[in-house]
Amino acid sequence: MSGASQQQTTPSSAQYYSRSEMVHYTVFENRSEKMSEDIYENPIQFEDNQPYKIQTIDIDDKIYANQSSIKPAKNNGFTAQNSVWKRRFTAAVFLGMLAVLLGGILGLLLNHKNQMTSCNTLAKEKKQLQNSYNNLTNERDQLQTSYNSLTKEREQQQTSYNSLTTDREQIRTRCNSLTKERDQLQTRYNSLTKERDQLQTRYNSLTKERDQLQTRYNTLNKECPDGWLLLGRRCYYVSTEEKTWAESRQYCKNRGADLVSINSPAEQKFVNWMCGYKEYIWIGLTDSGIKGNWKWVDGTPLTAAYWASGEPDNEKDEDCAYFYSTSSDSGAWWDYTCSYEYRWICEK
Ligand SMILES: [Ca+2]
Ligand SMILES: [Ca+2]
Repeated sequence: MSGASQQQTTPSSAQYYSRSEMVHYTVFENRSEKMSEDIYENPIQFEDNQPYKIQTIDIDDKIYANQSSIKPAKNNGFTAQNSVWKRRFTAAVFLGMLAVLLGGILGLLLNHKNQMTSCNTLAKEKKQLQNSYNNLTNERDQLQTSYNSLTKEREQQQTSYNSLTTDREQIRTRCNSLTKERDQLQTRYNSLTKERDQLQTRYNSLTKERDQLQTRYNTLNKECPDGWLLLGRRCYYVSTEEKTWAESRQYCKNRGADLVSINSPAEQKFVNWMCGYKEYIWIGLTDSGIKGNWKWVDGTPLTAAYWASGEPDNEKDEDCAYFYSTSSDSGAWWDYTCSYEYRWICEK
């Protein structure tokens, strides 16, 4: 377009239009431009004589109208001939100029066509670009919508994550508290278990002690049968009749007892007291199993012996022992024939 403007502003240039065979041009007032003076010798007269106004002129009429005014000179042949050549030259120049103008017009038309084609191409490209722009705009809007949706979803996810994080922290705190409570309960359980074991041991000890006290109580409150005497935890019976050693023992066994065994000095003194001064009684000592191996019949060990001097001597196959009270507080043992009859003392 700028090229066309330049063409229009050239000196004495005219703006031409090719709508028909007619050529329209605009003549500017600047007559100082270098143009053929011959052309301007027959200037195109504008009806209103106003410059810078577009006039529509029939070129052909003007040209050929002027042609009729060209007349041969009447002065002389040379001058006339010179005038003819001058006019021909002027016409040729004019035709050349016209050809140049037509070429320019054709160039302008071609340029215009090219520009129109380019313009159409640009319009098409513009339309395509507009479509692409619209598509991109739509796509951008969709992406913006998706972005907004994703942003909202992300915020919701973030909120959910924060909530879950808070719940997790609370659960962790609760777990730690429960773990601490469990450890405390475990410690308390261990302490209680230890205390229980100590109490169980104490209970067992108290139970044993209670049983011992109960036995002691029963012993202390033991009541011996009538005619029997109590010494410590034992009951004693001293007979008034006399029997053999075996009969005497059987008497005791029939009453849940056996012939007395003397196991301590106190019992020796007690038996002496029960026997009576200068009296004899059978005691539960015999070596009927192995000669010389004296044993108590109730199974208690022979720890203290109060044999009379020289006894046991087994003088007459003597397997049984009797007690003889030598004084009010002392006595001694003798071995003697078991078939002899003495009083006896039972113990249970
Ligand atoms: Ca005894
Ligand atoms: Ca003897």
